[in-house]
Amino acid sequence: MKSVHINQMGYRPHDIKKAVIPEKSASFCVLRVCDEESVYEGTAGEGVEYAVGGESVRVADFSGITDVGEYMICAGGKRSHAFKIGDDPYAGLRTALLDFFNFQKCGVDVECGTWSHPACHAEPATVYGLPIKKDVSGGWHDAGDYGRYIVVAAKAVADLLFANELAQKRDDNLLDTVWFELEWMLKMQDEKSGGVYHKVSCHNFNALNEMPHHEKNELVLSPISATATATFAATMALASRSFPQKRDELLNVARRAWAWCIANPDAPNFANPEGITTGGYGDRDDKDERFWAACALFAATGESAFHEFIKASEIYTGLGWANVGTYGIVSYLYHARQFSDVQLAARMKDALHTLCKKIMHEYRIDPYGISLGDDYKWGSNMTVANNAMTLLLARPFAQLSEEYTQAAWEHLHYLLGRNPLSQSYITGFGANPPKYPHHRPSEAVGAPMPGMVVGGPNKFITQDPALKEYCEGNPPAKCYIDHAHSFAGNEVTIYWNSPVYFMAAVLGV
Ligand code: G3I
Ligand code: 9MR
Ligand code: ZN
Repeated sequence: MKSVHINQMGYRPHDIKKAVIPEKSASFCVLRVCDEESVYEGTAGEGVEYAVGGESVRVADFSGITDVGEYMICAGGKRSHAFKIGDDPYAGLRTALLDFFNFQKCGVDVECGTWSHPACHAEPATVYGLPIKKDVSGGWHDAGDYGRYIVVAAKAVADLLFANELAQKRDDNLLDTVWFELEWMLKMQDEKSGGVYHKVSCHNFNALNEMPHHEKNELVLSPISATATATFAATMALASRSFPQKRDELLNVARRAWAWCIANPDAPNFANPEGITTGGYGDRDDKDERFWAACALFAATGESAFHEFIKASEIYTGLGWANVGTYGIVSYLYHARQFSDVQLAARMKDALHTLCKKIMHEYRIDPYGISLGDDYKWGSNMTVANNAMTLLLARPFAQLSEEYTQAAWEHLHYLLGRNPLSQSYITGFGANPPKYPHHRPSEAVGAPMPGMVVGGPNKFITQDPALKEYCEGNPPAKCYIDHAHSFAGNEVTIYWNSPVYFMAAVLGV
């Protein structure tokens, strides 16, 4: 295994460039690959004891190398993977991150090279416990499994739409890509009550090597939940800005979902009903989802009823699937400006600032330039990307906006290999990407589909059989194994790709 770590895709000529090397070597050199000539010799920073990686390391800054070429870092007789310095070292990455959403399409023929397949899961689903069927075809498969779940769809859509609004250059196909998911979400709303079904899936997960069109078991709509209904309302209100020609329809369904939320203030938290064992996405608290919905609806309409709700609410934060408050804050601060309450806006900025302060504190003391501390849990790579996204969203209200941008870059370098395992966490990219993601089409074909962000290190190693077998005794940042059975570390999801796509779009990758 490598012990000299870099972003395996490389760096642009004028970027800050840092490698992480073992502590025992105080000096390092930069080798040019074509002739193995050393083009730079430098002294690394102070040694740092890095408990979460179970190692002592130094940071080696080689930003001075600006000539285009292919290089390796060497230190103490060890070499990094080869990487590029060039104007477009990340070519193809952003497109692949977005293409993933089209490859995850359900209910239609999917053209995707060796992973292509005919339409799947197109038959109507049974409403749980009732002799009723409903058409809910379409949308994206959530992950390595074929369930389709509303709360995470909302996160993925929001990340992509915010990315589109803030991108240095927009992707032409982004809105078409997102619309496919929105059309499915629209079908998940109950016409009568305005409530939204939590998810659609079979009763149980199918075999790991089964292609989508081979899963033929009965599809079931799990009950309506408050988190699904509120995040649906928020997403539709947000989308009404991106799809002006559909504005009335989207706002209308958002209002109906909101009315359901108001009529059901004490709706129980979602838990899988008896007989359903697929992903639960249960949540202890639906208050932050309601907060986001009110903020998004207020930003879209300017109506005082939504404003009053927000004023009476606590301010919530988070960009995860269970904590979504930051989406609300950003909706309010970016898009409700002409109606907004200055004091409330100031409180929201404070909440954002507190979050960023913590992220920046962890970032500054971490040799790998990320902000997890020791918070390596299921989907840790999402937390890495969400933290970068939080900083990028906070820039207009921050004094340190340039440092925030740099911190976001360092988070991207981590995901592309500058980490204790020298592991790129994106399939198909970098010298050492995941080859065995927990992703059914990849297992069925026997090759990893490219452009997928895997969950990443998870110190709770009893959560899957492969982590348990291979990562016993590892420090948190090294609790990762590139094994198809590792669903708690090596699965992929739409909502892990989406914040990384956000980073790529906003950083201009
Ligand atoms: O945050 C807590 C931490 O405080 C606690 O100490 C620790 C130990 O119990 O757990 C941490 O929470 C974990 C949580 O993820 C963090 O987000 C839970 O243990 C862990 O069970 C939970 O895992 C979720 C997993 O489903 C199981 O429910 C993942 O977040 C979630 O991404 C994942 O989602 C699955 C879907 O169900 C099905 N489709 C694939 C998808 C990805 O694996
Ligand atoms: O494939 C499933 C994955 O999408 C889930 O995240 C994970 C946890 O809920 O479960 C996976 O399915 C496994 C199941 O839980 C246990 N038997 C093996 C399944 C993988 O083939
Ligand atoms: Zn399908």
